[in-house]
Amino acid sequence: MREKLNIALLCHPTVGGSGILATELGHRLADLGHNIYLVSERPPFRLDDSHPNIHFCESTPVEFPLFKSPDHTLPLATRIAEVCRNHRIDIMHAHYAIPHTAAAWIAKELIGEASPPTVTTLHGTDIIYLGAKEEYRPLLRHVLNASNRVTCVSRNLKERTEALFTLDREIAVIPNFYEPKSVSRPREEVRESLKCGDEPLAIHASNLRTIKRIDLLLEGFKRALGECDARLLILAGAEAARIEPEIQKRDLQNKVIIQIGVHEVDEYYAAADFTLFSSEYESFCLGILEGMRHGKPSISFDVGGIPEVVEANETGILAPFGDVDGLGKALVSLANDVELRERMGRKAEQRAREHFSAETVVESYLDIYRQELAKA
Ligand code: GMT
Repeated sequence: MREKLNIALLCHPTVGGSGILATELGHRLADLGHNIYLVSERPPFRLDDSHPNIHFCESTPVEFPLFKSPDHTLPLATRIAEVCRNHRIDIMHAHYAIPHTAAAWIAKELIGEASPPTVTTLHGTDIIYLGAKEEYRPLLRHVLNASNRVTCVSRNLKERTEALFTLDREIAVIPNFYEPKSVSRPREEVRESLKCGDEPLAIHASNLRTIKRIDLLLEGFKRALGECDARLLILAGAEAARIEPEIQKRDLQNKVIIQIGVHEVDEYYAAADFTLFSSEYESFCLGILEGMRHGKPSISFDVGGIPEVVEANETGILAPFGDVDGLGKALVSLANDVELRERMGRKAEQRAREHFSAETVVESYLDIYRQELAKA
């Protein structure tokens, strides 16, 4: 077995936790000397392709008058097979099962016996939402069983996956990691640019999809404002137009700051005071972890894998799902008590370092790669 591996990473380029995680994993593996071939429609938004060991391999969806929309999966499968052959790929690692595990499975058929093993990491909505659909379930069961290894980012997602599929193999739980980047602008400068003065600043970063329940987030925030001063900063993945009516409906225009397409999130986490999430499901919630690494406690609903990330009342506050009053009260308590949020923030940072560090997580993935290669 070669010491330095050639690894094909397959992920979505769009703003979302699975793409961020795959990209960060690629950076870390590249730093360790492995060669990363990242196959996607376009470079994922946080990819540093100036790294000598990172090679971006574009897969181009095909448009054709007979197709109602461009075909992404089959050209992706063809491209994966080509990358595997041309670069002597040792391992394929699919992040987010649809379409990546299916495309890797087709690529395997194309390559034949010389095909490298496949590892699939499930991230959440690929199982909870898409996997539950009858349009995908039989195919997903098949390709997951054909994947040499399957990992999940939390115990909760593993349980949800096992409840939906009978898999032939054990699913490993490998949590997400996050390593903060050094920030180029000091906290005061960022806050000045946001014009938020000394007010406590809550931060929410996501793609604002329906599952994020921004309606509940804004409602909880609105209820808190009667008892505290605070601002809410929303780092919106691509577009925020969808949530603007919700902001206006609650007359929160002067209290909510929206920043779109931010790639360097760290300076915003560093400038904020706590994170705020209101999703109806999160397999993990990478945004909470990003905040924790910057010493920020979190407020969220007690759903999915979030209680595996947050230690309740120690590193963050959890409210039952839908309890907007609870969300608001948590906000008031952190906004009005600097000492409390600093104490929780220190514990959050320590927990993130101890349980969700790049070092441990990357080593867990490498272990899996090596185990599969030893079998070959
Ligand atoms: O929910 C998102 O923002 C996107 C989604 C994805 O797959 O890109 O995120 C999922 O994967 C992240 C990384 O593992 C997790 O931190 C998120 O909790 C998970 N989202 C859901 O489960 C809804």
